Amino acid sequence: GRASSEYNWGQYYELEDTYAWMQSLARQNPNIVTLIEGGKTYQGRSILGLKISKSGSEKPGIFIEAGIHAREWIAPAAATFIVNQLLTSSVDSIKQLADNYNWYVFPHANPDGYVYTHTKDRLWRKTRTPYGSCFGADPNRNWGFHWNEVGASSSACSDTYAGPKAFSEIETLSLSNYIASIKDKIQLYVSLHAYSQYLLYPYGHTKSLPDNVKDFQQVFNAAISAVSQRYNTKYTGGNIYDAIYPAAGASVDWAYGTQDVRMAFCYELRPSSNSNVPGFKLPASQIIPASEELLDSITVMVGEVQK
Ligand code: ING
Ligand code: ZN
Repeated sequence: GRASSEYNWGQYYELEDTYAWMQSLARQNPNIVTLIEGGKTYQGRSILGLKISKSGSEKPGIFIEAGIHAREWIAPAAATFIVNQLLTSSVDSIKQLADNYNWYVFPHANPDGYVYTHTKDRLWRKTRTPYGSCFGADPNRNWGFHWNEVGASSSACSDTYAGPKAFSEIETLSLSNYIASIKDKIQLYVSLHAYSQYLLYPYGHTKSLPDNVKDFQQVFNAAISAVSQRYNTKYTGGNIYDAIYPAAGASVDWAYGTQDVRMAFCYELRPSSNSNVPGFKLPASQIIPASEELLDSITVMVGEVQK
């Protein structure tokens, strides 16, 4: 592993390097940063997260989940970029984000899969639980809300295998238990994926729209506009079912549908679907711009959700 002091956003990291960096952040900022074990994996790894809290426990919480799909490497990289900005930025709007909210950030919701993308198969998506002669369930089809009703597969070899039952995967089961334990503190849930430059909101299991769809649309419009300000990067999207495809059992639907978070969004980060670069292999030189525009967007999103 590399020294945590050299950690930067010009490259993608292995799980152990990011975990070492997170541990050193907690050691170096004991009054602000807490290391959390949000869950466990099939192979026995920890799902580590950071709580960033600048004194005062009664602030609204923002939950960021990244890396639930192993091959979408920009997602964990963007999550750690945001952590670093919250802790080090001298920009007023970012300092305010750090001062006025409690942040819960889990860069690697699927550590076994992520390790596998470094060691065996760069394009692996799922967990690594053995199911017959195949491996893994899709951890974004495995959550216990309208599980496996649509847009998921019942065959273990499929990339969108829902698993044998809701929360069959220890990753989604244990992380969901952690989220449930702090749900009263969470106002906004953000899930980071790649790719296609979409911003998505519930639901995935039905065409029906959330009760507060007007609020979702307002926040969506502001967030889409903000993401394009810096580099003119165009995002589109809407409700999951219509904007991309029907998909039940996703984390954002569960968070919004069962945990009383006011809003839940999923960003599908760079590149766009008609880019020349292979979608899951976004060049490391784009980590910083992709993350900067994401933080621009989340900054506006957080302000809008407040209203
Ligand atoms: N896309 C997401 C997927 O899980 C999605 C799209 C987001 C579905 C949120 C449901 C909820 O299929 C990728 N690229 O993973
Ligand atoms: Zn994904």
